[in-house]
Parts: sequence; C-alpha cells; structure tokens
Amino acid sequence: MKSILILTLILFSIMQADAQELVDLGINQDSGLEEIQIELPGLDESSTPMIMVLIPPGSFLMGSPREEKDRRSDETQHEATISRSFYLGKYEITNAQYRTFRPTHTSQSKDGLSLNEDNQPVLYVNWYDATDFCKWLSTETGMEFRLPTEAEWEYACRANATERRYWGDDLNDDAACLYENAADQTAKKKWPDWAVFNCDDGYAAPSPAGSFLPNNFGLHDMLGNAWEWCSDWYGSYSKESQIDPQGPSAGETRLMRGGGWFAGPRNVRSARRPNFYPDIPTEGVGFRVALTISTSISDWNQH
Ligand SMILES: [Ca+2]
Ligand SMILES: [Ca+2]
Repeated sequence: MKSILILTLILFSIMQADAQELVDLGINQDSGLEEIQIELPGLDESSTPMIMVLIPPGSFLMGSPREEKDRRSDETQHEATISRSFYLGKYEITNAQYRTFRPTHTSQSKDGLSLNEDNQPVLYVNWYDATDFCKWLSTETGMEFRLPTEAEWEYACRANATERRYWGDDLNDDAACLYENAADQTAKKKWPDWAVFNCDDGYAAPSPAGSFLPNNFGLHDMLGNAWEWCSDWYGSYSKESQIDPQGPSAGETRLMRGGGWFAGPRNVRSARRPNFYPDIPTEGVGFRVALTISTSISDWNQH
C-alpha cells in the first residue's frame, strides 16, 4: 500500500534533513512560503492538489484584545510560541481528497445546493473521521500527519496580522468577499434570514478550494468555506505565556476554527473559538491537516 502514495522527493528530503540541509535544498527560511505537494492515490489531475505550506516558528498574541469588535469572553489574549516549524495544508481537505481514503463518503446537499462536488471542502466529517484520515495518511507515508493545534491554527491564520481578520479589521464588513467565501449577499438571496457581509462573494454554498485570495503565509480559506477541526479539547485560556499549547487534557467538545460558508461577520474573526461534540458530523465542519517536521526555532535562527 505504501507504494501507491508517492511523496515528492523534496518532502522526503526535508524529513531527512537538518537545518543546513534545508539551506542546501534551496528552502527560503525567511518567507514561510515554501510548498510541497502530496500525491494522493487515485486523485484526478483536475482535482485540487494536496499542497502543504511551510510555516515558520514564532511567537504571537493569541486571542483578542478587549476592544475588538464582536469579541467573546473566551478569547483572553496571551502570548503563545510555536517553537517548531510545521507544514499546514494550503487548502482545506476536499471531497475528492477525502474520498481517496473513504470512497463512499458524501458531504450531502443543503436546500438543493450540492456540498459534495470534488473540489469543495469535505463536510459531514466528525472529529474522529478527520483524525482517522490523518492516521491513515501517516501510515501510508511514514510521516506524521495530524490536525493542527488550536494555537498552530491561529498563528497560521493570522500570518503576523494582529487585526481581527488577517486582511485587517474590516470594520464595515465589506472587504471579506475578496478573501473568503462566507455568508454574503448571494447567500442572503437563498437564505434571507442569515446575518451576512455587505459584499457578494458569488457563492451561497461552499466554493471550490482556493477560490479567494490567500493570507500572508499563502493559505487559502482560513476564515471561510468550512470550519476546521483542531486537535484540542475546548477550554479556557490562561493569561500566562504558553509554549506549544495543546489545550486541556480532557473535555466535552473539540475546537473548530476557520469560518464557514454560512458564517456571518461576528464569526469570521481570527480569534473566534467555536467548539462542538467530536462524534457529530455536520454540514459546516471539515478540516485541514498539519505535518510535523523537526526544525526548531534555534535551528531556524541559525540561518
Ligand atoms: Ca458566500
Ligand atoms: Ca475555513
């Protein structure tokens, strides 16, 4: 089975490399924009490829300041450090990508609009389905694919932006449609009761992955399209600085981050922390995957 999953040579090389070898491979460690492609068995060439983006280590302010518009009380701001670089999916996992794992999966439909097209994000996957995909891919490749932690997710979403959205504060809620497929004027025509943005992104249902502008790390759909499972149990933040926080050791619900195709302005924020029962699949929640690599901050700063 391992032979049917072909990783690019550069991925294999990076997994074997120390920091000096990363330089030898021509990896630009300043931009965080390096990408690698994972070739999934049976994925049609017309389908969205599975691409992973290298995220550099660093520190950031996690959560939101008290004055942030639409802030919630569980967003206590604190410093968090991501001590090691990692790869994160450039896109959410799509239906076609997920079906290389579970061929019969369907993401269903909503009021006559399909949620199940090949290049739309996979939906109707509960937290266990998402982690099972990661375990399967890890077994097939010998690499460590997993869900991102909540801290990794927010760090990657912000991409050094401190405003409430990675493109800025957008206080009039009218710039979002350049960056994300969220609840917009097109969706309001279909579902008049929805709270929507003052702009038109052209999609009532989920869009094909990567249809909108990326953030400064080159990641798409971080605040729209599908909500995305993270590995953490939901819990309260500490005000203290954290290094590689993993969340509580137990809980009732798991974090889901990343905005959704039916999310209105209040929910499309980098610090927003919805959470849900891990055993229930829904029309709003999918995931993107992370890949563990071994370059630490000290390795990174040496070059
Ligand atoms: Ca929309
Ligand atoms: Ca998303």
